Amino acid sequence: MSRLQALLWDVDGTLAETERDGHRVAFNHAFETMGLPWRWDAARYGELLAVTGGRERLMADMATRADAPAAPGEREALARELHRRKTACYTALVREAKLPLRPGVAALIAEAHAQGVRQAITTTTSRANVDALLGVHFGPRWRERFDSIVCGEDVQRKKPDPEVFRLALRTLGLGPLDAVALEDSPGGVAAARAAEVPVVVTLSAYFADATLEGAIAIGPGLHTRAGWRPALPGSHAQADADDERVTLDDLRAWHSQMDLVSQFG
Ligand code: XBP
Ligand code: MG
Repeated sequence: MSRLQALLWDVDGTLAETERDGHRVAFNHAFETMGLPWRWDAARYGELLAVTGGRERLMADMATRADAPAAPGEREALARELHRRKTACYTALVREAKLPLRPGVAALIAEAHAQGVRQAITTTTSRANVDALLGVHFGPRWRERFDSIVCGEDVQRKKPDPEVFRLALRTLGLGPLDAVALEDSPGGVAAARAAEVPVVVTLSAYFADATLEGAIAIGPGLHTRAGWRPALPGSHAQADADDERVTLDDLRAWHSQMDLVSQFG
Protein backbone atom coordinates (compact mmCIF):
# COMPACT_ATOMS: atom_id res chain seq x y z
CA MET A 1 0.00 0.00 0.00
CA SER A 2 1.28 3.42 -0.90
CA ARG A 3 1.30 6.08 1.81
CA LEU A 4 1.34 8.86 -0.78
CA GLN A 5 -0.23 11.93 0.82
CA ALA A 6 1.12 14.88 -1.11
CA LEU A 7 2.35 16.00 -4.52
CA LEU A 8 5.14 18.59 -4.59
CA TRP A 9 5.09 20.41 -7.89
CA ASP A 10 8.05 22.05 -9.58
CA VAL A 11 6.98 24.94 -11.85
CA ASP A 12 9.32 25.76 -14.75
CA GLY A 13 9.63 22.82 -17.12
CA THR A 14 7.21 20.67 -15.09
CA LEU A 15 3.92 22.58 -14.92
CA ALA A 16 4.68 24.39 -18.19
CA GLU A 17 7.43 24.83 -20.77
CA THR A 18 8.25 28.34 -19.61
CA GLU A 19 11.95 28.66 -20.24
CA ARG A 20 12.74 29.21 -23.94
CA ASP A 21 9.67 31.25 -24.91
CA GLY A 22 9.00 32.80 -21.51
CA HIS A 23 11.91 33.46 -19.14
CA ARG A 24 14.53 33.69 -21.94
CA VAL A 25 12.47 36.21 -23.92
CA ALA A 26 11.92 38.28 -20.78
CA PHE A 27 15.64 38.35 -19.92
CA ASN A 28 16.43 39.56 -23.46
CA HIS A 29 13.75 42.23 -23.18
CA ALA A 30 15.31 43.43 -19.92
CA PHE A 31 18.74 43.69 -21.60
CA GLU A 32 17.18 45.69 -24.41
CA THR A 33 15.32 48.14 -22.15
CA MET A 34 18.59 48.90 -20.35
CA GLY A 35 20.42 49.55 -23.61
CA LEU A 36 22.63 46.50 -23.23
CA PRO A 37 23.70 44.58 -26.35
CA TRP A 38 23.52 41.23 -24.51
CA ARG A 39 21.12 38.58 -25.83
CA TRP A 40 20.71 34.92 -24.85
CA ASP A 41 19.90 32.60 -27.74
CA ALA A 42 18.14 29.30 -27.05
CA ALA A 43 21.41 27.33 -26.88
CA ARG A 44 23.19 29.76 -24.54
CA TYR A 45 20.12 29.87 -22.32
CA GLY A 46 20.22 26.08 -22.12
CA GLU A 47 23.76 26.28 -20.75
CA LEU A 48 22.75 28.96 -18.28
CA LEU A 49 19.92 26.82 -16.89
CA ALA A 50 22.60 24.96 -14.95
CA VAL A 51 22.41 28.03 -12.68
CA THR A 52 19.09 28.04 -10.81
CA GLY A 53 17.42 31.38 -10.13
CA GLY A 54 17.17 34.27 -12.54
CA ARG A 55 19.30 36.79 -10.64
CA GLU A 56 21.94 34.16 -10.01
CA ARG A 57 21.83 33.32 -13.75
CA LEU A 58 22.46 36.97 -14.62
CA MET A 59 25.42 37.10 -12.24
CA ALA A 60 26.87 33.91 -13.73
CA ASP A 61 26.58 35.31 -17.26
CA MET A 62 28.12 38.64 -16.27
CA ALA A 63 31.11 36.78 -14.84
CA THR A 64 31.89 35.68 -18.43
CA ARG A 65 31.54 39.17 -20.00
CA ALA A 66 34.32 41.74 -20.43
CA ASP A 67 31.71 44.52 -20.77
CA ALA A 68 29.95 43.78 -17.46
CA PRO A 69 30.57 46.17 -14.52
CA ALA A 70 33.81 45.25 -12.77
CA ALA A 71 32.83 46.32 -9.23
CA PRO A 72 30.87 43.57 -7.42
CA GLY A 73 28.39 46.07 -5.94
CA GLU A 74 27.62 47.56 -9.35
CA ARG A 75 27.26 44.14 -10.88
CA GLU A 76 24.81 43.09 -8.18
CA ALA A 77 22.79 46.29 -8.60
CA LEU A 78 22.61 45.72 -12.36
CA ALA A 79 21.52 42.11 -11.86
CA ARG A 80 18.79 43.24 -9.44
CA GLU A 81 17.45 45.87 -11.84
CA LEU A 82 17.59 43.54 -14.83
CA HIS A 83 15.78 40.89 -12.82
CA ARG A 84 13.10 43.35 -11.73
CA ARG A 85 12.45 44.28 -15.36
CA LYS A 86 12.62 40.65 -16.43
CA THR A 87 9.97 39.66 -13.87
CA ALA A 88 7.64 42.45 -15.04
CA CYS A 89 8.08 41.34 -18.64
CA TYR A 90 7.69 37.62 -17.86
CA THR A 91 4.49 38.02 -15.87
CA ALA A 92 2.95 40.19 -18.61
CA LEU A 93 4.01 37.69 -21.24
CA VAL A 94 2.55 34.74 -19.34
CA ARG A 95 -0.75 36.59 -18.91
CA GLU A 96 -0.93 37.69 -22.56
CA ALA A 97 0.44 34.61 -24.30
CA LYS A 98 -1.18 32.21 -21.83
CA LEU A 99 1.74 29.80 -21.94
CA PRO A 100 -0.07 26.47 -21.75
CA LEU A 101 0.29 23.99 -18.91
CA ARG A 102 1.93 20.75 -20.02
CA PRO A 103 -0.74 18.22 -21.02
CA GLY A 104 -1.86 15.98 -18.18
CA VAL A 105 -0.87 18.48 -15.48
CA ALA A 106 -4.29 20.09 -14.90
CA ALA A 107 -5.99 16.68 -14.84
CA LEU A 108 -3.62 15.31 -12.20
CA ILE A 109 -3.95 18.46 -10.07
CA ALA A 110 -7.74 18.15 -10.27
CA GLU A 111 -7.64 14.43 -9.45
CA ALA A 112 -5.39 14.98 -6.43
CA HIS A 113 -7.64 17.81 -5.23
CA ALA A 114 -10.74 15.62 -5.59
CA GLN A 115 -9.11 12.77 -3.63
CA GLY A 116 -7.83 14.93 -0.80
CA VAL A 117 -4.17 14.40 -1.67
CA ARG A 118 -2.39 17.55 -0.57
CA GLN A 119 -0.39 19.63 -3.03
CA ALA A 120 2.45 22.11 -2.80
CA ILE A 121 4.40 24.33 -5.14
CA THR A 122 8.16 23.82 -4.66
CA THR A 123 10.03 26.09 -7.03
CA THR A 124 13.06 28.36 -7.33
CA THR A 125 11.16 30.78 -9.52
CA SER A 126 9.81 34.07 -8.12
CA ARG A 127 6.38 34.24 -6.48
CA ALA A 128 5.14 36.78 -9.04
CA ASN A 129 5.88 34.31 -11.84
CA VAL A 130 3.96 31.49 -10.16
CA ASP A 131 1.06 33.85 -9.47
CA ALA A 132 0.92 34.85 -13.15
CA LEU A 133 1.11 31.32 -14.52
CA LEU A 134 -1.33 29.67 -12.13
CA GLY A 135 -3.67 32.66 -12.11
CA VAL A 136 -4.02 32.37 -15.88
CA HIS A 137 -4.88 28.69 -15.71
CA PHE A 138 -6.82 28.32 -12.45
CA GLY A 139 -8.15 31.83 -11.87
CA PRO A 140 -7.50 34.31 -9.05
CA ARG A 141 -8.29 31.68 -6.38
CA TRP A 142 -5.60 29.28 -7.63
CA ARG A 143 -3.89 29.25 -4.21
CA GLU A 144 -6.81 27.31 -2.75
CA ARG A 145 -5.62 24.24 -4.65
CA PHE A 146 -2.28 24.22 -2.83
CA ASP A 147 -1.56 23.67 0.85
CA SER A 148 1.94 25.10 0.69
CA ILE A 149 3.56 27.44 -1.84
CA VAL A 150 7.33 27.75 -1.54
CA CYS A 151 9.06 30.04 -4.06
CA GLY A 152 12.53 31.47 -4.63
CA GLU A 153 12.07 34.31 -2.11
CA ASP A 154 11.15 31.88 0.67
CA VAL A 155 14.48 30.07 0.90
CA GLN A 156 18.04 30.98 1.77
CA ARG A 157 19.42 28.51 -0.79
CA LYS A 158 17.68 27.56 -4.04
CA LYS A 159 17.66 24.11 -5.67
CA PRO A 160 19.74 21.92 -5.82
CA ASP A 161 19.64 22.68 -2.09
CA PRO A 162 16.84 20.68 -0.40
CA GLU A 163 15.54 23.69 1.59
CA VAL A 164 12.48 24.27 -0.63
CA PHE A 165 11.29 20.68 -0.05
CA ARG A 166 12.03 20.70 3.67
CA LEU A 167 10.05 23.91 4.08
CA ALA A 168 7.05 22.57 2.14
CA LEU A 169 7.05 19.30 4.12
CA ARG A 170 7.23 21.18 7.40
CA THR A 171 4.20 23.26 6.42
CA LEU A 172 2.31 20.13 5.37
CA GLY A 173 3.35 18.28 8.53
CA LEU A 174 4.56 15.32 6.48
CA GLY A 175 7.72 13.27 6.19
CA PRO A 176 9.59 13.01 2.89
CA LEU A 177 8.35 9.49 2.15
CA ASP A 178 4.73 10.65 2.38
CA ALA A 179 5.20 12.74 -0.76
CA VAL A 180 6.23 12.59 -4.39
CA ALA A 181 8.06 15.47 -6.08
CA LEU A 182 7.36 16.14 -9.75
CA GLU A 183 10.45 17.56 -11.41
CA ASP A 184 12.13 18.01 -14.79
CA SER A 185 15.72 19.13 -14.17
CA PRO A 186 18.91 17.74 -12.65
CA GLY A 187 18.89 20.53 -10.03
CA GLY A 188 15.31 19.74 -9.07
CA VAL A 189 15.95 15.99 -8.80
CA ALA A 190 19.09 16.61 -6.75
CA ALA A 191 17.16 18.90 -4.38
CA ALA A 192 14.37 16.37 -3.86
CA ARG A 193 16.81 13.50 -3.36
CA ALA A 194 18.78 15.54 -0.85
CA ALA A 195 15.51 16.03 1.07
CA GLU A 196 14.85 12.25 0.67
CA VAL A 197 11.63 12.89 -1.26
CA PRO A 198 10.89 10.31 -4.00
CA VAL A 199 10.91 12.02 -7.41
CA VAL A 200 8.97 11.42 -10.62
CA VAL A 201 10.58 13.08 -13.63
CA THR A 202 8.62 14.43 -16.59
CA LEU A 203 11.28 15.19 -19.18
CA SER A 204 11.16 18.75 -20.53
CA ALA A 205 12.51 20.45 -23.65
CA TYR A 206 15.77 21.67 -22.13
CA PHE A 207 16.51 18.54 -20.08
CA ALA A 208 15.33 15.82 -22.48
CA ASP A 209 18.80 14.25 -22.59
CA ALA A 210 19.90 15.04 -19.06
CA THR A 211 21.27 12.40 -16.73
CA LEU A 212 18.78 12.24 -13.90
CA GLU A 213 19.72 9.78 -11.23
CA GLY A 214 17.66 8.53 -8.35
CA ALA A 215 14.13 9.07 -9.70
CA ILE A 216 11.43 6.49 -8.91
CA ALA A 217 10.09 6.99 -12.47
CA ILE A 218 11.09 8.89 -15.60
CA GLY A 219 8.87 9.55 -18.59
CA PRO A 220 7.94 11.90 -21.39
CA GLY A 221 5.11 13.69 -19.57
CA LEU A 222 1.90 13.21 -17.60
CA HIS A 223 -0.21 13.14 -20.78
CA THR A 224 0.79 9.58 -21.70
CA ARG A 225 1.29 6.24 -19.95
CA ALA A 226 3.66 5.15 -22.73
CA GLY A 227 7.42 5.51 -22.56
CA TRP A 228 7.80 5.43 -18.77
CA ARG A 229 10.51 3.62 -16.80
CA PRO A 230 9.39 1.58 -14.94
CA ALA A 231 6.52 0.76 -17.32
CA LEU A 232 3.11 1.54 -15.93
CA PRO A 233 1.08 -1.42 -14.68
CA GLY A 234 -1.72 -2.39 -17.02
CA SER A 235 -0.48 -0.42 -20.01
CA HIS A 236 -0.19 -3.49 -22.25
CA ALA A 237 -1.44 -2.12 -25.55
CA GLN A 238 0.78 0.66 -26.88
CA ALA A 239 -2.18 2.42 -28.52
CA ASP A 240 -4.09 2.58 -25.21
CA ALA A 241 -1.05 3.75 -23.29
CA ASP A 242 -0.52 6.57 -25.78
CA ASP A 243 -4.04 7.85 -25.21
CA GLU A 244 -4.17 7.56 -21.43
CA ARG A 245 -2.69 9.99 -18.95
CA VAL A 246 -0.69 9.26 -15.82
CA THR A 247 -3.07 9.04 -12.85
CA LEU A 248 -2.73 9.28 -9.11
CA ASP A 249 -2.90 5.49 -8.93
CA ASP A 250 0.12 5.32 -11.24
CA LEU A 251 2.04 7.59 -8.88
CA ARG A 252 0.90 5.41 -5.96
CA ALA A 253 2.16 2.31 -7.79
CA TRP A 254 5.61 3.85 -8.37
CA HIS A 255 5.65 5.19 -4.84
CA SER A 256 4.87 1.80 -3.28
CA GLN A 257 7.51 0.09 -5.45
CA MET A 258 10.18 2.64 -4.76
CA ASP A 259 12.39 0.35 -2.72
CA LEU A 260 12.26 -2.31 -5.41
CA VAL A 261 13.17 -0.24 -8.45
CA SER A 262 16.72 0.60 -9.34
CA GLN A 263 17.89 4.08 -10.15
CA PHE A 264 17.38 5.42 -13.64
CA GLY A 265 20.28 7.18 -15.26
C1 XBP B 1 13.56 27.21 -12.65
C2 XBP B 1 14.48 28.35 -12.50
C3 XBP B 1 13.97 29.73 -12.41
C4 XBP B 1 13.55 30.41 -13.69
C5 XBP B 1 13.66 31.90 -13.56
O1 XBP B 1 12.86 26.99 -11.45
O2 XBP B 1 15.68 28.16 -12.40
O3 XBP B 1 15.03 30.46 -11.87
O4 XBP B 1 14.38 29.99 -14.75
O5 XBP B 1 12.88 32.42 -12.55
P1 XBP B 1 11.90 25.69 -11.17
P2 XBP B 1 13.37 33.73 -11.72
O6 XBP B 1 12.11 24.67 -12.24
O7 XBP B 1 12.34 25.21 -9.80
O8 XBP B 1 10.48 26.20 -11.14
O9 XBP B 1 13.94 34.69 -12.72
O10 XBP B 1 12.13 34.25 -11.07
O11 XBP B 1 14.41 33.30 -10.71
MG1 MG C 1 11.95 22.80 -13.36
